[in-house]
Amino acid sequence: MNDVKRTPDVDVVVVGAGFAGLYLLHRFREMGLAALAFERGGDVGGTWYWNRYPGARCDVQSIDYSYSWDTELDDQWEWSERYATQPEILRYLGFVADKHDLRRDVRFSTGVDGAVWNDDTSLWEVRTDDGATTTCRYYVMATGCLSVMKDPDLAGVADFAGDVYYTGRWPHDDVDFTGKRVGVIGTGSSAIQSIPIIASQAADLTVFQRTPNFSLPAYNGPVRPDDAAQINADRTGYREAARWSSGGVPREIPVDSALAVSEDVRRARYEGAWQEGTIFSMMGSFNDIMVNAEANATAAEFVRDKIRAAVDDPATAELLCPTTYPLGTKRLCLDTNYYTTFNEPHVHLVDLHANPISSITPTGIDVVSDDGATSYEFDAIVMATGFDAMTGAIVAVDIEGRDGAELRERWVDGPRTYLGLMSAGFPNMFMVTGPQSPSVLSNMAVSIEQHVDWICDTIEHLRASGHTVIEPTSTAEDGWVQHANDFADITLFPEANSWYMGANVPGKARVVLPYLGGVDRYRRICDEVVERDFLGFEIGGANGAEVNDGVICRVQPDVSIMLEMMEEMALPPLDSMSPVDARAFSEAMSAASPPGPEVGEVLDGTLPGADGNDLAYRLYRPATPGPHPIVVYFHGGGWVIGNATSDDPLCRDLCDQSGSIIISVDYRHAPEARFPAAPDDGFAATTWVAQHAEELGGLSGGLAVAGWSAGANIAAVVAQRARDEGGPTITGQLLLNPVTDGDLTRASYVENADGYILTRALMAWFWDHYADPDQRSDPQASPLRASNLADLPPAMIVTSEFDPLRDEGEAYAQALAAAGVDVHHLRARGQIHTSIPAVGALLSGAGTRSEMAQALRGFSGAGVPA
Ligand code: N01
Repeated sequence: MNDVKRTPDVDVVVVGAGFAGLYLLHRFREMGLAALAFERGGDVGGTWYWNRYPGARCDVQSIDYSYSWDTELDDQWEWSERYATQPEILRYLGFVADKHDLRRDVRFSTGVDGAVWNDDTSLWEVRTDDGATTTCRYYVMATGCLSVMKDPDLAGVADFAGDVYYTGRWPHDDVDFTGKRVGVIGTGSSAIQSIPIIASQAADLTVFQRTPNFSLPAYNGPVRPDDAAQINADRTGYREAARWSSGGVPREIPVDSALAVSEDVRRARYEGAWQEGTIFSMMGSFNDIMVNAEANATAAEFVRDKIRAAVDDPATAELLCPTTYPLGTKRLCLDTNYYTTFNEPHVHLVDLHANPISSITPTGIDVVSDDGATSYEFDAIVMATGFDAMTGAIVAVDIEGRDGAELRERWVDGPRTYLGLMSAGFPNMFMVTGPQSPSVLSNMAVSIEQHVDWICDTIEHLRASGHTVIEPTSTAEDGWVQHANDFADITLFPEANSWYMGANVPGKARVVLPYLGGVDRYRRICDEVVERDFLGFEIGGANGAEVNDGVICRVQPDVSIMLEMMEEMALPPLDSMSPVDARAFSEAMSAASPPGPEVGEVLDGTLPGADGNDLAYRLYRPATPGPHPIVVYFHGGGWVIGNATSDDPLCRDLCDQSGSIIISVDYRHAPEARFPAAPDDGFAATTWVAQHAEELGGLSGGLAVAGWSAGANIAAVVAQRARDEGGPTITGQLLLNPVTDGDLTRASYVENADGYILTRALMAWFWDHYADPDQRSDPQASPLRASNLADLPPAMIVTSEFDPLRDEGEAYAQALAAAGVDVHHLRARGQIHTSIPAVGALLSGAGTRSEMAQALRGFSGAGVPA
């Protein structure tokens, strides 16, 4: 091993000399590092070097889609249009390369074929297509998100006698379609930009459309004076605002739902978004366009109406209207005269769903039609068929990490990254705007700069601390992949067969590729990782390595967002109030929550409590024909707060999903009525409901009990008393985050003492109002303390990860199971005490709520719905 060369040829190899590669070279040079970029193209520019098709432009305004790291550029370069053309952007990048003399660090027309990590030397060995190998300490893939073309996967392309053009590899010489018959395959951004221009030249143009796209008018022209004024008033402030915006462009974020305003207000907002001419405007017109299908549908229909208004022939207009996926879940396009081009007599649209392409022939394109086949003859065919996005350029290189691990293999079920920046098992390898970072869902210029800065600052940190190797842990990576998927799951993005999902490439894993949490949140997370001593990384060198293992985002994304909003509101803690004020405050908060789903019927009534008092109840009846199984439900609120209607959305949801009558019964509250008033009322109410089951429209012969928090405590006690006191027959118990024990010292109380709404202090406040210390070990206060837990009805127990009550719920589930009770324990990952009941507000709890409803079906013997 002595002859192993431990000094690298260069400090850093960069792959690619586009927006990212150029800034990397600049930063590394400033840091005094020797960096070398390999670029397959003949010059700088990356995507702007290759995509020279007619009409190619950026779709983020050029004043935003430009570098901020060289502040002089704002004075030295003036954009001629809002959305600069490809040649102008390429000139800009060339200008920057010249200004900073960056080309001398680029080896052009050289592709990287392979990169192998050598564990002995802690260096990467990078193999290029000229046969050379270059060693480096750090290896950075600045390969862009849309740089490897997707195979159009069409038979016969090689047989076509005319010219075939690919938008992503357009010739450098001018292509003139004048007088030609042209076919364009595809209707994504590239096609939508090029079709109007090709149509203006061609004698005849046929567009082959598989899936129509939503496109908004770009209203291109000179930079709008307002936009210029905004940036020029405070350039530094503007750029900083972009860095901390959700999409990388400063803009106001709406706080209202599309469904909370009148039709007129909604249409006016959409019209404003339409006139704005940006890709962010329509998706950001309300706060729920990308998360609520109903809200999204209103925006989608607005755009479809615009298409219908623009296109003369109604049949063509309908074909151009997307209907199979929510707006924005396939990349929105910005166009100039796209839809009206179809009003030209020499422009035709072929619907590939009705008439799929059978083959490319020597003379044109054959499609399957009612009478067998239709042949279209062309002089030229344009393939605007897209890219193997986000991962294509990374897995195109044979990357071999630690212990011979192949990146391509590791990613076969979808990319695995930490922060979209690195991958476990591939030390010192960085990706700029890699999968699971905001990348393509943001202004790329901003996201590229953030990544380059993070990578360079990290390398600087390694050098300053005498380290040479950094690698994410697999725990951190698993956590990040989970977090990215959790974010995707609360949006509509998974509903489209888009390149965001990898769905455009046959055989590619179907996962959401970009990170959906936004640029601002993402930047905060990356900064936090560094502040927490590079959480989730192993950092080392010749003198060994230190691991700072952990997961950066563990709370469900929508729950995190809610907690952040509540922190901003600086609400007073409940335990600082009197019980009366706490009740009023909780009621006001509940009133502002979204309602639950519609149910067949809602009835309010009263029933007798334990000492003859009247207890209010609210009955939720399913819309299906009865009689229905009955569930007696006890609300949460620490025995102090709440009433029969305070868990209304959850009761509606359980009723709707389980097909059961839910009867939410009130009970007397502390401190006015202390222990054991609440369980006494709970038992009395359950007995009364069982006796009146048929009158209430329910099935007789048994009912289930359910509850949340203190209500689940009452439900558990009722189940025990029913066993001990000869009925009523309880068929099952659904306990959501139950209080089962008065002991406040378990680990979950320590871990989640603060910050997750139900604090340790608040729980202590509840107990103090509810029961004397010597009463708390009574099984009717702490059902976990019961001497006998056998022969209780089947239970579903839900515990939430970030809940002080988690461990006592866990203990009850274990104790019941040990006593032979049929227990289904669901540990709700990333949830807090209050998040699962938040129907309509927090989507991440939806799966748990469905399982709860399924458990209720199981208790009644109704089984799982078909
Ligand atoms: O590619 P696409 P693109 N037979 O994948 C169709 C960025 N960009 O190059 O949807 C028939 O969007 C395919 O049909 P379907 C931007 O982010 C930016 O246009 O899979 N059709 C689709 O219609 C953009 O989103 C700008 O059913 C086939 C089309 O080809 C991304 O690049 C400009 C087919 C491909 O559309 C990609 O855009 C241009 C087949 N075998 C691009 N295979 C800016 O403005 C595919 N299709 C900055």
